[in-house]
Order: sequence, then structure tokens, then C-alpha cells
Amino acid sequence: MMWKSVICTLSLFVSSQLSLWAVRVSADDLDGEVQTEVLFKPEPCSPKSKKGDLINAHYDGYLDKDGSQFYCSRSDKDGHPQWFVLGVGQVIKGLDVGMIDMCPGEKRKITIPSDLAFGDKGKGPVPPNATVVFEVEVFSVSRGPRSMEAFNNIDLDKDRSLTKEEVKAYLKLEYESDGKPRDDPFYEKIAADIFRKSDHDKDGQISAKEYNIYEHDEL
Ligand SMILES: [Ca+2]
Ligand SMILES: [Ca+2]
Repeated sequence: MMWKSVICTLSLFVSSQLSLWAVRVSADDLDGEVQTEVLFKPEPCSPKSKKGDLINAHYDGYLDKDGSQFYCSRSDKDGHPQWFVLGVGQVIKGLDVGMIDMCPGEKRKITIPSDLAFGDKGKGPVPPNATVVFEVEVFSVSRGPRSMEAFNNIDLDKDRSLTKEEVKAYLKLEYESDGKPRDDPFYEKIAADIFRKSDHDKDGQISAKEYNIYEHDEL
């Protein structure tokens, strides 16, 4: 584990140093606080991520002041890309904002001031009031699991509650319809991630209420 982490840190440290030379572009709609720079954009670039979408991505974090790495999703958790719902606070605010309008395959460098990242307390290896830089790569963008339409599709037995089996069956269908079927451990891993974030009372089911916790966020 330690070994993998060191390798990852070293190799990405080099790429980060190189990309520091690139010009930073501030996206118009991000009010200048979060700076995004597109490192790679596939053609065509679609679908584009929006608030409430379920995102699968790698993101590596660096301190802006010296380029040292504090987070590497490629080595954490066996290197699986991370799943989260965009725009609802499952990741730091700067990523919620800076990862809008990204398509699968797109890579960005996102520079985030501390008040939209880890704040005046910092977190773990991130010191207080630190500006951070994330290099993100998006693998998939799908309609958020937060729409009631999706909930009803996932809830096969219509008991207004989602089991892990129902979530896995749904993921399987999604991947197969994209022509990218995966093996069972892959779906198991994603389902476990989703349950960790959504099954707040830990009863092994995602209730309609748990699922809809962000409903007021006009998804
Ligand atoms: Ca059910
Ligand atoms: Ca529950």
C-alpha cells in the first residue's frame, strides 16, 4: 500500500510540475474563484456533467504552494475511480463547481482557494488556508441517481426502498447499454460506494427519503 502510494506520488509529481507551466484559464461562469484549465477534451465531448449527475472520476490533489501531492485516487482504494454525485457537497465545493460541464474522457486542472477547499483548519496533510490544485479525469457521467425517475427504475419490487441487489442490477444495465459490461466485483464496489454515501441509517436499504435528501436542490 505504502509502496504503491509512493510510486503514484512520484510519477504524478512530475506531471504536476510540468503542467504548472501551462496558462491558467478562469472559466467565465465560475466567478473567478475557482480556476479551471482544460488539459484534454475529447471530440465529441458529451454528455456534459451537470449538478446532480453521478460522476466517476480520478482526482489527484496537490498543494499549490509547492506542488506536493496530498491525495491520489489512483492509489487510494485499490486505484478505482471515485463515484460521487456532482454539486451536492459529496466532494469539496471547488470540485463541485470546477467539474461542471465535463464529459467522459476530459481532463482538467482545477485550482481552488482554501475557502472552497479545506478552509482555515486544513485537513490531514493539507495545512490551514491552503490553495489546492486537483487534476481530474472523468470516466463517466450519468443522470444523477437523485431523480425520482431513476429511483423508480432502480426499485424493481416497488417497495420504495433500494437494496444493494437492486442498485447492482441497475448499474449492470447501465453499463451493458453503454456496451461496456463489467464483472460482478466491479458492480459490487460501486454499489458499496453508493451505500456508504447514501444509506445514512445503515440498515442496508436506501429509502426514498435517504435517496432524495438533496431534492430541494432543484436537480
Ligand atoms: Ca426495492
Ligand atoms: Ca437506509
